[in-house]
Amino acid sequence: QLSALETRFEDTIARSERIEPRDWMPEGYRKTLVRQIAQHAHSEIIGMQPEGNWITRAPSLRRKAILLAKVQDEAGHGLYLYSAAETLGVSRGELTEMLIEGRQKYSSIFNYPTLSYADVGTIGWLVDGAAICNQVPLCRTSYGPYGRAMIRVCKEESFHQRQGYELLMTMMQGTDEQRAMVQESVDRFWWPALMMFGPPDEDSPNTAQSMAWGIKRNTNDDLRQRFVDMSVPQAEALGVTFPDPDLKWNAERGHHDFGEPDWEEFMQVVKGNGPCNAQRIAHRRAAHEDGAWVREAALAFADRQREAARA
Ligand code: FAQ
Repeated sequence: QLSALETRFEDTIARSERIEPRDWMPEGYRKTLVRQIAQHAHSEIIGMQPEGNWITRAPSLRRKAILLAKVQDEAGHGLYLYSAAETLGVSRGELTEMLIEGRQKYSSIFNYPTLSYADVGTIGWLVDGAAICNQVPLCRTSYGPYGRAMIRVCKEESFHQRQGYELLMTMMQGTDEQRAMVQESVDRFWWPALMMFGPPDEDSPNTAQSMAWGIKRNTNDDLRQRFVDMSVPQAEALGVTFPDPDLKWNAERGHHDFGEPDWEEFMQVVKGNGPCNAQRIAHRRAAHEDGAWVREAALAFADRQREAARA
Protein backbone atom coordinates (compact mmCIF):
# COMPACT_ATOMS: atom_id res chain seq x y z
CA GLN A 1 0.00 0.00 0.00
CA LEU A 2 1.55 3.31 -1.12
CA SER A 3 1.21 6.35 1.12
CA ALA A 4 -0.35 9.53 -0.30
CA LEU A 5 3.13 11.02 -0.66
CA GLU A 6 4.45 8.02 -2.54
CA THR A 7 1.44 8.00 -4.83
CA ARG A 8 1.95 11.64 -5.62
CA PHE A 9 5.64 11.04 -6.38
CA GLU A 10 4.84 8.05 -8.61
CA ASP A 11 2.14 10.02 -10.44
CA THR A 12 4.49 12.93 -11.08
CA ILE A 13 7.06 10.52 -12.55
CA ALA A 14 4.41 8.73 -14.64
CA ARG A 15 3.26 12.06 -16.12
CA SER A 16 6.92 12.92 -16.93
CA GLU A 17 6.61 16.03 -14.79
CA ARG A 18 9.41 17.34 -12.60
CA ILE A 19 10.20 16.52 -9.01
CA GLU A 20 11.32 19.74 -7.29
CA PRO A 21 13.50 20.18 -4.17
CA ARG A 22 10.54 20.76 -1.84
CA ASP A 23 8.62 17.68 -3.01
CA TRP A 24 8.67 14.47 -1.04
CA MET A 25 10.91 11.87 -2.65
CA PRO A 26 11.99 8.33 -1.73
CA GLU A 27 15.37 8.18 -0.01
CA GLY A 28 16.74 5.96 -2.80
CA TYR A 29 15.77 8.56 -5.41
CA ARG A 30 17.54 11.30 -3.47
CA LYS A 31 20.66 9.16 -2.96
CA THR A 32 20.84 8.15 -6.62
CA LEU A 33 20.58 11.77 -7.70
CA VAL A 34 23.25 12.90 -5.27
CA ARG A 35 25.53 10.12 -6.55
CA GLN A 36 24.97 10.88 -10.22
CA ILE A 37 24.96 14.69 -9.99
CA ALA A 38 28.02 14.74 -7.72
CA GLN A 39 29.92 12.41 -10.06
CA HIS A 40 28.90 14.57 -12.95
CA ALA A 41 30.08 17.74 -11.15
CA HIS A 42 33.37 16.10 -10.16
CA SER A 43 33.89 15.02 -13.79
CA GLU A 44 33.57 18.60 -14.97
CA ILE A 45 36.05 19.84 -12.38
CA ILE A 46 38.58 17.02 -12.80
CA GLY A 47 37.96 17.28 -16.56
CA MET A 48 39.58 20.73 -16.51
CA GLN A 49 42.97 19.13 -15.91
CA PRO A 50 43.74 17.17 -19.10
CA GLU A 51 43.06 20.16 -21.34
CA GLY A 52 44.27 22.74 -18.82
CA ASN A 53 47.63 21.02 -19.27
CA TRP A 54 47.91 22.66 -22.72
CA ILE A 55 46.84 26.24 -21.99
CA THR A 56 50.41 27.50 -21.60
CA ARG A 57 51.48 25.70 -24.76
CA ALA A 58 48.63 26.53 -27.15
CA PRO A 59 49.99 26.97 -30.70
CA SER A 60 48.44 30.42 -31.24
CA LEU A 61 46.68 33.21 -29.36
CA ARG A 62 43.40 32.18 -31.01
CA ARG A 63 43.73 28.57 -29.86
CA LYS A 64 44.68 29.75 -26.39
CA ALA A 65 41.62 32.01 -26.12
CA ILE A 66 39.34 29.16 -27.25
CA LEU A 67 40.89 26.66 -24.85
CA LEU A 68 40.77 29.07 -21.91
CA ALA A 69 37.08 29.72 -22.58
CA LYS A 70 36.33 26.01 -22.78
CA VAL A 71 38.13 25.13 -19.55
CA GLN A 72 36.36 28.01 -17.78
CA ASP A 73 33.02 26.71 -19.05
CA GLU A 74 33.84 23.35 -17.44
CA ALA A 75 34.38 25.06 -14.10
CA GLY A 76 30.98 26.72 -14.59
CA HIS A 77 29.33 23.38 -15.36
CA GLY A 78 30.82 21.93 -12.20
CA LEU A 79 29.38 24.80 -10.19
CA TYR A 80 25.84 24.54 -11.62
CA LEU A 81 25.93 20.84 -10.91
CA TYR A 82 27.17 21.25 -7.33
CA SER A 83 24.35 23.77 -6.87
CA ALA A 84 21.83 21.23 -8.20
CA ALA A 85 23.23 18.64 -5.75
CA GLU A 86 22.95 21.14 -2.88
CA THR A 87 19.17 21.28 -3.38
CA LEU A 88 19.19 17.65 -2.20
CA GLY A 89 20.69 18.46 1.18
CA VAL A 90 24.43 17.96 0.65
CA SER A 91 27.00 20.74 0.55
CA ARG A 92 29.63 21.38 -2.07
CA GLY A 93 32.28 21.19 0.66
CA GLU A 94 31.16 17.69 1.68
CA LEU A 95 31.11 16.52 -1.93
CA THR A 96 34.60 17.90 -2.56
CA GLU A 97 35.87 16.05 0.53
CA MET A 98 34.32 12.83 -0.77
CA LEU A 99 36.01 13.33 -4.14
CA ILE A 100 39.49 13.91 -2.76
CA GLU A 101 39.15 11.04 -0.31
CA GLY A 102 38.21 8.72 -3.19
CA ARG A 103 34.70 8.05 -1.83
CA GLN A 104 32.95 9.42 -4.92
CA LYS A 105 33.75 8.79 -8.56
CA TYR A 106 34.30 10.94 -11.63
CA SER A 107 34.33 9.93 -15.28
CA SER A 108 36.95 7.36 -16.25
CA ILE A 109 37.87 9.38 -19.35
CA PHE A 110 39.76 12.03 -17.39
CA ASN A 111 42.30 9.48 -16.14
CA TYR A 112 44.00 9.33 -19.53
CA PRO A 113 46.88 11.70 -20.35
CA THR A 114 46.87 14.41 -23.03
CA LEU A 115 50.07 13.82 -24.99
CA SER A 116 49.77 16.26 -27.90
CA TYR A 117 47.80 19.34 -28.91
CA ALA A 118 45.71 17.12 -31.17
CA ASP A 119 44.27 15.70 -27.92
CA VAL A 120 42.59 19.06 -27.29
CA GLY A 121 40.75 18.59 -30.58
CA THR A 122 39.98 14.93 -29.95
CA ILE A 123 38.62 15.63 -26.47
CA GLY A 124 36.36 18.31 -27.91
CA TRP A 125 35.16 16.07 -30.74
CA LEU A 126 34.84 12.69 -29.03
CA VAL A 127 34.68 13.38 -25.28
CA ASP A 128 32.35 16.37 -25.53
CA GLY A 129 30.53 14.50 -28.30
CA ALA A 130 29.93 11.57 -25.95
CA ALA A 131 28.97 13.99 -23.19
CA ILE A 132 26.35 15.61 -25.45
CA CYS A 133 24.91 12.22 -26.43
CA ASN A 134 24.59 11.33 -22.76
CA GLN A 135 23.38 14.72 -21.56
CA VAL A 136 20.81 15.84 -24.13
CA PRO A 137 18.36 13.20 -22.81
CA LEU A 138 19.21 14.33 -19.26
CA CYS A 139 17.60 17.72 -20.06
CA ARG A 140 14.38 15.69 -19.57
CA THR A 141 15.50 14.01 -16.35
CA SER A 142 12.81 13.88 -13.67
CA TYR A 143 14.62 16.10 -11.15
CA GLY A 144 14.01 19.78 -12.00
CA PRO A 145 17.30 21.42 -10.93
CA TYR A 146 19.39 18.76 -12.69
CA GLY A 147 17.40 18.96 -15.95
CA ARG A 148 17.54 22.76 -16.00
CA ALA A 149 21.32 22.75 -15.39
CA MET A 150 21.70 20.32 -18.31
CA ILE A 151 20.07 22.70 -20.78
CA ARG A 152 22.76 25.33 -20.46
CA VAL A 153 25.52 22.75 -20.09
CA CYS A 154 24.48 21.09 -23.37
CA LYS A 155 24.51 24.38 -25.26
CA GLU A 156 28.05 25.03 -24.11
CA GLU A 157 29.11 21.43 -24.82
CA SER A 158 27.97 21.90 -28.43
CA PHE A 159 30.39 24.80 -28.80
CA HIS A 160 33.09 22.63 -27.20
CA GLN A 161 32.50 19.86 -29.66
CA ARG A 162 32.58 22.21 -32.64
CA GLN A 163 35.85 23.80 -31.56
CA GLY A 164 37.42 20.33 -31.23
CA TYR A 165 36.22 19.23 -34.63
CA GLU A 166 37.36 22.48 -36.23
CA LEU A 167 40.80 22.12 -34.62
CA LEU A 168 41.16 18.59 -35.98
CA MET A 169 39.88 19.64 -39.41
CA THR A 170 42.54 22.38 -39.50
CA MET A 171 45.26 19.88 -38.58
CA MET A 172 43.99 17.41 -41.22
CA GLN A 173 44.47 20.12 -43.86
CA GLY A 174 48.06 20.60 -42.70
CA THR A 175 51.15 18.42 -43.08
CA ASP A 176 51.45 14.61 -43.04
CA GLU A 177 52.91 14.91 -39.57
CA GLN A 178 49.86 16.84 -38.35
CA ARG A 179 47.50 14.27 -39.89
CA ALA A 180 49.46 11.51 -38.15
CA MET A 181 49.13 13.38 -34.84
CA VAL A 182 45.35 13.49 -35.24
CA GLN A 183 45.08 9.79 -36.10
CA GLU A 184 47.33 8.82 -33.18
CA SER A 185 45.21 10.88 -30.81
CA VAL A 186 41.92 9.41 -32.11
CA ASP A 187 43.40 5.91 -31.74
CA ARG A 188 44.10 6.57 -28.04
CA PHE A 189 40.77 8.21 -27.20
CA TRP A 190 38.24 6.10 -29.13
CA TRP A 191 37.89 3.19 -26.70
CA PRO A 192 38.02 5.32 -23.53
CA ALA A 193 35.29 7.55 -25.10
CA LEU A 194 33.04 4.49 -25.55
CA MET A 195 33.62 3.60 -21.88
CA MET A 196 32.20 6.98 -20.80
CA PHE A 197 28.69 5.55 -21.24
CA GLY A 198 29.30 3.09 -18.42
CA PRO A 199 29.30 -0.72 -18.29
CA PRO A 200 27.17 -2.84 -20.65
CA ASP A 201 23.50 -2.85 -19.67
CA GLU A 202 23.62 -6.36 -18.24
CA ASP A 203 26.42 -5.26 -15.86
CA SER A 204 24.91 -1.89 -14.95
CA PRO A 205 23.44 -2.17 -11.45
CA ASN A 206 21.78 1.27 -11.49
CA THR A 207 20.20 1.60 -14.94
CA ALA A 208 16.86 -0.17 -14.38
CA GLN A 209 15.92 1.76 -11.24
CA SER A 210 17.26 5.07 -12.59
CA MET A 211 15.13 4.63 -15.73
CA ALA A 212 12.05 3.71 -13.69
CA TRP A 213 12.52 6.96 -11.76
CA GLY A 214 13.08 8.95 -14.95
CA ILE A 215 16.56 9.98 -13.79
CA LYS A 216 18.15 8.29 -16.80
CA ARG A 217 16.17 8.32 -20.05
CA ASN A 218 18.24 5.76 -22.00
CA THR A 219 20.40 2.77 -21.18
CA ASN A 220 24.21 2.87 -21.37
CA ASP A 221 24.30 0.61 -24.46
CA ASP A 222 21.63 2.64 -26.30
CA LEU A 223 23.60 5.84 -25.86
CA ARG A 224 26.87 4.14 -26.80
CA GLN A 225 25.26 2.93 -30.03
CA ARG A 226 23.91 6.40 -30.76
CA PHE A 227 27.41 7.84 -30.26
CA VAL A 228 29.05 5.30 -32.59
CA ASP A 229 26.43 5.96 -35.30
CA MET A 230 26.91 9.69 -34.96
CA SER A 231 30.73 9.55 -34.97
CA VAL A 232 31.35 7.32 -38.00
CA PRO A 233 30.30 9.86 -40.68
CA GLN A 234 32.15 12.60 -38.79
CA ALA A 235 35.33 10.49 -38.88
CA GLU A 236 34.86 9.96 -42.62
CA ALA A 237 34.47 13.69 -43.23
CA LEU A 238 37.59 14.30 -41.18
CA GLY A 239 39.62 11.56 -42.89
CA VAL A 240 40.47 9.48 -39.81
CA THR A 241 39.64 5.90 -38.85
CA PHE A 242 38.65 4.33 -35.55
CA PRO A 243 40.85 1.53 -34.17
CA ASP A 244 38.14 -1.14 -34.36
CA PRO A 245 38.29 -3.87 -37.03
CA ASP A 246 34.70 -4.91 -36.15
CA LEU A 247 33.23 -1.49 -36.87
CA LYS A 248 30.86 -1.76 -39.85
CA TRP A 249 27.40 -0.75 -40.97
CA ASN A 250 24.70 -3.33 -40.33
CA ALA A 251 21.87 -2.62 -42.78
CA GLU A 252 19.54 -5.07 -41.05
CA ARG A 253 19.82 -3.33 -37.69
CA GLY A 254 20.16 0.14 -39.21
CA HIS A 255 23.15 0.71 -36.91
CA HIS A 256 26.90 0.18 -36.90
CA ASP A 257 28.21 -3.00 -35.34
CA PHE A 258 31.30 -2.43 -33.24
CA GLY A 259 33.78 -4.28 -31.04
CA GLU A 260 33.72 -4.70 -27.29
CA PRO A 261 35.64 -2.13 -25.21
CA ASP A 262 38.17 -3.63 -22.79
CA TRP A 263 35.93 -3.78 -19.73
CA GLU A 264 38.77 -5.00 -17.53
CA GLU A 265 40.66 -1.79 -18.32
CA PHE A 266 37.48 0.19 -17.52
CA MET A 267 37.12 -1.53 -14.13
CA GLN A 268 40.75 -0.80 -13.29
CA VAL A 269 40.41 2.88 -14.22
CA VAL A 270 37.18 3.22 -12.20
CA LYS A 271 38.88 1.54 -9.22
CA GLY A 272 41.63 4.17 -9.27
CA ASN A 273 44.31 2.31 -11.23
CA GLY A 274 44.18 4.25 -14.51
CA PRO A 275 47.21 6.06 -15.93
CA CYS A 276 46.47 9.42 -14.26
CA ASN A 277 44.07 8.75 -11.35
CA ALA A 278 46.61 9.50 -8.61
CA GLN A 279 47.85 12.65 -10.36
CA ARG A 280 44.31 14.00 -10.94
CA ILE A 281 43.28 13.59 -7.31
CA ALA A 282 46.60 14.91 -5.96
CA HIS A 283 46.20 18.02 -8.12
CA ARG A 284 42.60 18.55 -6.97
CA ARG A 285 43.56 18.04 -3.34
CA ALA A 286 46.43 20.54 -3.64
CA ALA A 287 44.14 23.14 -5.25
CA HIS A 288 41.60 22.63 -2.46
CA GLU A 289 44.22 22.96 0.29
CA ASP A 290 45.88 25.96 -1.38
CA GLY A 291 42.48 27.63 -1.51
CA ALA A 292 41.74 27.16 2.21
CA TRP A 293 42.74 30.75 3.01
CA VAL A 294 40.23 32.09 0.49
CA ARG A 295 37.39 30.13 2.11
CA GLU A 296 38.51 31.25 5.58
CA ALA A 297 38.76 34.88 4.48
CA ALA A 298 35.31 34.74 2.83
CA LEU A 299 33.77 33.29 6.00
CA ALA A 300 35.50 35.88 8.22
CA PHE A 301 34.26 38.65 5.92
CA ALA A 302 30.70 37.28 5.98
CA ASP A 303 30.83 37.07 9.81
CA ARG A 304 31.99 40.67 10.05
CA GLN A 305 29.26 41.85 7.67
CA ARG A 306 26.67 40.03 9.78
CA GLU A 307 28.00 41.62 12.99
CA ALA A 308 28.03 45.06 11.36
CA ALA A 309 24.42 44.57 10.26
CA ARG A 310 23.41 43.62 13.82
CA ALA A 311 25.21 46.61 15.41
N1 FAQ B 1 33.49 6.49 -15.24
O1 FAQ B 1 25.13 1.27 -12.92
P1 FAQ B 1 25.97 2.15 -13.78
C1 FAQ B 1 31.91 15.68 -18.93
C2 FAQ B 1 30.25 3.73 -12.42
S1 FAQ B 1 31.12 14.25 -19.39
C3 FAQ B 1 33.51 6.26 -13.92
O2 FAQ B 1 25.77 2.06 -15.25
P2 FAQ B 1 24.87 4.84 -13.69
C4 FAQ B 1 32.02 16.81 -19.94
C5 FAQ B 1 28.91 4.21 -11.90
O3 FAQ B 1 29.01 5.45 -11.30
C6 FAQ B 1 31.39 13.04 -18.08
N2 FAQ B 1 32.57 5.53 -13.29
O4 FAQ B 1 25.87 3.66 -13.25
C7 FAQ B 1 33.39 17.26 -20.12
C8 FAQ B 1 28.56 3.10 -10.93
O5 FAQ B 1 29.31 3.24 -9.72
P3 FAQ B 1 28.62 3.80 -8.34
C9 FAQ B 1 30.46 13.16 -16.93
C10 FAQ B 1 31.57 5.04 -14.05
O6 FAQ B 1 25.11 5.99 -12.78
C11 FAQ B 1 34.03 17.06 -21.32
C12 FAQ B 1 29.11 1.88 -11.62
O7 FAQ B 1 30.12 2.33 -12.52
N3 FAQ B 1 29.11 12.89 -17.33
O8 FAQ B 1 32.32 15.70 -17.84
C13 FAQ B 1 31.49 5.27 -15.43
O9 FAQ B 1 23.48 4.33 -13.83
C14 FAQ B 1 35.33 17.46 -21.53
C15 FAQ B 1 28.04 1.11 -12.37
O10 FAQ B 1 27.52 1.86 -13.49
C16 FAQ B 1 28.21 12.35 -16.49
O11 FAQ B 1 28.50 12.06 -15.35
C17 FAQ B 1 32.51 6.02 -16.04
N4 FAQ B 1 32.54 6.26 -17.35
O12 FAQ B 1 25.36 5.22 -15.17
C18 FAQ B 1 34.10 17.90 -19.11
C19 FAQ B 1 26.82 12.15 -17.05
N5 FAQ B 1 30.39 4.64 -15.89
O13 FAQ B 1 28.22 5.22 -8.61
C20 FAQ B 1 35.42 18.28 -19.29
C21 FAQ B 1 25.82 11.80 -16.00
C22 FAQ B 1 29.80 4.03 -14.85
O14 FAQ B 1 27.43 2.92 -8.10
C23 FAQ B 1 36.05 18.06 -20.51
N6 FAQ B 1 25.95 10.45 -15.55
N7 FAQ B 1 30.52 4.27 -13.74
O15 FAQ B 1 29.68 3.69 -7.32
C24 FAQ B 1 25.36 9.38 -16.12
O16 FAQ B 1 24.69 9.49 -17.13
C25 FAQ B 1 25.52 8.04 -15.47
O17 FAQ B 1 25.93 8.22 -14.14
C26 FAQ B 1 26.50 7.08 -16.20
C27 FAQ B 1 26.63 5.77 -15.39
C28 FAQ B 1 25.97 6.74 -17.59
C29 FAQ B 1 27.90 7.70 -16.32
